[in-house]
Amino acid sequence: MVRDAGTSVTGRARAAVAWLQAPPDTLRRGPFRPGAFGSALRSTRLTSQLGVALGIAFAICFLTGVTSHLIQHPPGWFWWPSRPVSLYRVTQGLHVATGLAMIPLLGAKLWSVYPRLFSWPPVPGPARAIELLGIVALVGGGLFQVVSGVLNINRWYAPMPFFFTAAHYWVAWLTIGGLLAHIGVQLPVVREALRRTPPETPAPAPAKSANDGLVADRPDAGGSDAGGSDAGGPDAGGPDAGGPDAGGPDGPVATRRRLLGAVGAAAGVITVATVGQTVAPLSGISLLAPRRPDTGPQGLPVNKSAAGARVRRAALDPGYRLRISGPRPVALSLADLAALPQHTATLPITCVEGWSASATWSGVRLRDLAKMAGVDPEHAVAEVESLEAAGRYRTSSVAAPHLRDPLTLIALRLDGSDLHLDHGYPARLIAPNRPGVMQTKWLSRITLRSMS
Ligand code: HEM
Ligand SMILES: Nc1nc2c(c(=O)[nH]1)N[C@H]1C(S)=C(S)[C@@H](COP(=O)(O)O)O[C@H]1N2
Ligand SMILES: [Mo]
Repeated sequence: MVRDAGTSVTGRARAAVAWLQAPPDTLRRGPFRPGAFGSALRSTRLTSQLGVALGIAFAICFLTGVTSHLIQHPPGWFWWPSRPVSLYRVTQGLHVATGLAMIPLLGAKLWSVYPRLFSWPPVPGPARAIELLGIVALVGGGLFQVVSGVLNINRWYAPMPFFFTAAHYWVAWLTIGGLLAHIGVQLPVVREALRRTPPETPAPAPAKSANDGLVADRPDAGGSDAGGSDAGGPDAGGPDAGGPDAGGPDGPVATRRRLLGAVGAAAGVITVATVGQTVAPLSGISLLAPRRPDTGPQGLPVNKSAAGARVRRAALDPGYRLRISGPRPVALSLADLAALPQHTATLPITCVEGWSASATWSGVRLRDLAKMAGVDPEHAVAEVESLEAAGRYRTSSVAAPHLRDPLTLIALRLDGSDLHLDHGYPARLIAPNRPGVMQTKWLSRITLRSMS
């Protein structure tokens, strides 16, 4: 039998759509019930406002995070200065503070749109399918970044059977890709929702429900996920201008503002309760901060102790020598180092985890050691090595701007006394504007390389 294939396909497609548009009544329960999501607070305007705030927070996290990555793994084109001494303290402090403040924002944003998951048909077409893929990357990635970040700063590694930094780095790209695609699709909707309309525009009648589960025929904003009640929502008649019923103390505008206020307040409380890990005057009220910048030997936190790094014996060995490799190699005892010209610098330790603390360090300038080894400190780089036999942070590179900076020290003393064993005794690197992981402790060798 020969059939008209064209007709048959069209017919089948029409049948499929009809089925999609008319889900069986038995399914229309729970979140699929019409009117299941009754909160009149959900609106495109609310979602847009939260979305803009969240977009800014993601952008700050992404840019500061990528900066941190580039400093630690610099490609040829990348250049990071040694001044201002606290620039990295600001960028990484901002990274972690913004990431934490974003938790209530993310929660509110997801709350404002999740009824969309129950709309019908779930995937109306290929364009929406692609958009949904982007949203999966954005939501999944965003949640992963926040959760893994919080676990990391609290040093709770057990739930992360992967290397945090690598996962957090690559998921950041995935998340930002999803975010850009999402912004591309939703920007017109957001602009429309945030546009101020003239006060005289009357508000349309409030929609009866923010989201009718399984609504198939809602003439909504082109498959957007930007909000339950789209342009016809309760407060669509003009942001704050409002119609007759928008301005009252319980009107939609007032309640939306209260919700935004609560989200902002939650973000504020989280910030105040954690930022003291890097803003010293607030350390006393930083109940949620994983670190206090003033607790630890010599008033400074320790991430890896000498015992943990298994360097106690080598560090306390009277035969200790710091080996300087270069055209004129030298090996210096602690007494030799102490006999060289000593300099003092007040510089922060800025852990990648977001805590930081300032301290006053004294010791030998790295540039003086470079000269001693026969290298021009204006055009040289160095590799420093720890007594630590293994461990991710046993070596670090010193780029040219830091090597030539007179503030970069091989420190022997901290706040007027010998370095505590846990802070890197007998000698550690301390350089301006660098992540803590690159401030190598318990130095054993410095290899100098001329760049010309
Ligand atoms: C609560 C939220 C967050 C916290 C607590 C957090 C924490 C951290 C920490 C501790 C690091 C340092 C990792 C290291 O060098 O060992 C880091 C790096 C980074 N973060 Fe986050 N983060 C958060 C959210 C985000 C978000 C939302 C993004 C981007 C969308 C992001 C992107 C990055 C990137 C790209 C790096 C650099 C990774 C590397 O050095 O390879 N983070 N973050
Ligand atoms: N050899 C070695 N140096 C190291 C580390 C390490 O694990 N091994 N940890 C680094 C990290 S993560 C930080 S934040 C600083 C902390 O220095 P502090 O313990 O003196 O505060 O040391 C850095 N130097
Ligand atoms: Mo660190």
